[in-house]
Amino acid sequence: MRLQYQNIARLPAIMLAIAAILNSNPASADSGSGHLMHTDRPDGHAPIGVMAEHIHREGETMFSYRFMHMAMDGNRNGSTRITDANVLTEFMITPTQMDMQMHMLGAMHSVNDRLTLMGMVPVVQIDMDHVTRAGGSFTTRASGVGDVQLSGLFKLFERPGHQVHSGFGVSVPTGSIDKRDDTPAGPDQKLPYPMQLGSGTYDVLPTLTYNGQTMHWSWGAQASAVLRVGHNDENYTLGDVGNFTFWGARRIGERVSASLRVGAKSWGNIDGADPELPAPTAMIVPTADPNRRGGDRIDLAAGINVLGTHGKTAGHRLAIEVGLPVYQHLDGPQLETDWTVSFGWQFTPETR
Ligand SMILES: [Cu+2]
Repeated sequence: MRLQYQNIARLPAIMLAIAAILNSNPASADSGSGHLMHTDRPDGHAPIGVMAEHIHREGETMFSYRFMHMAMDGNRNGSTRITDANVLTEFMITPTQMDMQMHMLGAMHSVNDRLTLMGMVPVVQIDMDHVTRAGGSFTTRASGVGDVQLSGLFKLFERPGHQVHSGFGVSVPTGSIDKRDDTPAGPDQKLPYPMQLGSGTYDVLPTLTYNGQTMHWSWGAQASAVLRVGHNDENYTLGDVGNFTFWGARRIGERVSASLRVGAKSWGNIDGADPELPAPTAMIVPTADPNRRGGDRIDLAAGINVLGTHGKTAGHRLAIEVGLPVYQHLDGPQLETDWTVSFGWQFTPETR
């Protein structure tokens, strides 16, 4: 059963329709009656694995650093785990595991109570281990700057304890899609798709987020998508991505909150193909096949936020979230995700 990423990719249209409805109701635009959502509490921001999930008050600036690690180990075809030996009956080479580490620097600034601007710069390192049918093994590595993201987040609705905002972002193709490394095929070979650092295309990033809170609890939901525009310089387009996530958090005292989150993600196969990874290459290693990249995954994630406050609007927040997949369906053979961890530090200086 595939979740059909095409359906999830339709979310942005639905989100824009909801946004239009909310925005067409002038009574929903809160102005002048103060700030209704409390961000000066540990769960005033969502679990750290969620992006673009909060906005800021007029004049506020926030800087953030995130570290993310995703560990993939073993292959899957559909929802069935398969051994390396299984993969090697069909391919000369199989990936056995991959680790992706990402450092992400971010800044947010609110122009006014309705519009917050956001920019993020990722630095990525990817390591992939392989075994060959002949019994050899090798590792490839790629690292560098990924795709820079620029977004505007727009408040649509605010009532005591409830807030909705939409986001419109662009992913700029600053990440390399020409990463190379030594492989058994020779020195300095073009690395397959999952080892590249960027999409190579300008991608549109729509989001729609709802946040709710009471005295001790908070919760939220977010739909988001990555929609690729055109072909990149290597003549292919990564699949679109649809995400839906919802979470709940409970305050444990003034400074700590604990959260649980469910995240569902669906992503498509690659359209076109890198001319340096032609069909014969795709029959050697599954990572070079544009039709073995799509998949669906549902993660369960647990997180903790810790607030170090100095004043009402300024402060530090530390957060960690660990995610485990509970469902995966991959157009395989494809490496499966074993666990993810996100760590974040957010700093809001005193507003003048
Ligand atoms: Cu922020």
